[in-house]
Amino acid sequence: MTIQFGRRAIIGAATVALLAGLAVTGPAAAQDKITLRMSTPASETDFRSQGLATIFADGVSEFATYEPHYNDSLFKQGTELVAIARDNLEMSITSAQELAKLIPEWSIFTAGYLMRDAAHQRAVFEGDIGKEMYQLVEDKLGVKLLSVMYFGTRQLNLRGDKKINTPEDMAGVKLRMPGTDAWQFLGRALGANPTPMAFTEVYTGLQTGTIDGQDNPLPTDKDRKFYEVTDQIVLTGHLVDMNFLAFSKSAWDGLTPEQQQTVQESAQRASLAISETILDNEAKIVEFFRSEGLDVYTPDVDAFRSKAQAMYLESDFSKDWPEGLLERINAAK
Ligand code: KDO
Repeated sequence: MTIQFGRRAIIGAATVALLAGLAVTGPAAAQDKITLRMSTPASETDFRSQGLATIFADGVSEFATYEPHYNDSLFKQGTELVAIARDNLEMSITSAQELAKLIPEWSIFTAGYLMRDAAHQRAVFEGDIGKEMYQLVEDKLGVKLLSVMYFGTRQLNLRGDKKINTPEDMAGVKLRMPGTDAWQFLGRALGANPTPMAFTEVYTGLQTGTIDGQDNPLPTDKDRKFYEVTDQIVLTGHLVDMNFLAFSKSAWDGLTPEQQQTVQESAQRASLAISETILDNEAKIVEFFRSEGLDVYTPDVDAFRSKAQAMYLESDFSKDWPEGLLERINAAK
């Protein structure tokens, strides 16, 4: 099912809020609303941005104004969590890789070929594992994770026509990966020569040839028009990627229990709709890239999987993984 992220719901809610503001009756008065600033490197047309700007914003509109900032315009990619922890920001769409920078136990979720698919991801985070790992973030960082959303499965997207079948074929390929250790390691686990670069610079990097390729889920490749400046998509499916809606603990503590529940439910509803929309979109999108002239093909995924899994198990990251968690993740259904 695809949820259409229309703007009508927002306009309706805004009108109601305005009327409530005119009546100046208690917490619903416009001037009493809290502002929830959300910072992301994603564009305004990204499915996550759209889902939050409609479903989440509408859900909390009685007592909060959702204020999104796109394309890194408020905080730079990777600095948002610390900004939230320091009370300089209320919300972000964070990742396991950003969390792992601050909480090493989280690096388990950055491992290539760990999650099987979106349903496995949901089973992991909506059960006990999610509860424990979210609590760890709250205890260590003072940031609340409200919900998980499927961001799509990451695939390789490259310039040139050299066919890639195994990780060995990636030797010397200058692959842009986001700028944290966990991402750079994933690039090496794919056999590439990874290089860090901010998301907002990737299009130009590909266009000028500073980099030979990048990896992202296909809906993101389409949204950022990476197909205009690349020649092929290699369906490695190396990371079933996910994001989490991060929320300021002090903003949360300032809400009434009813408002907290509304925030939680709105985050959940938006994240579910976003996940379904992305899944739906991924299933149909390959034809689009082919029609744009890209070569889209499946390599020897087993070869990529075995190399990556072996490298992760031998890595320093795995020393920080909580005892038994890998087995619990694998068993989650
Ligand atoms: C990216 O920089 O490639 C990435 O896809 C990494 C994700 O974790 C996430 O931060 C995403 O960018 C941004 O939200 C932009 O879409």
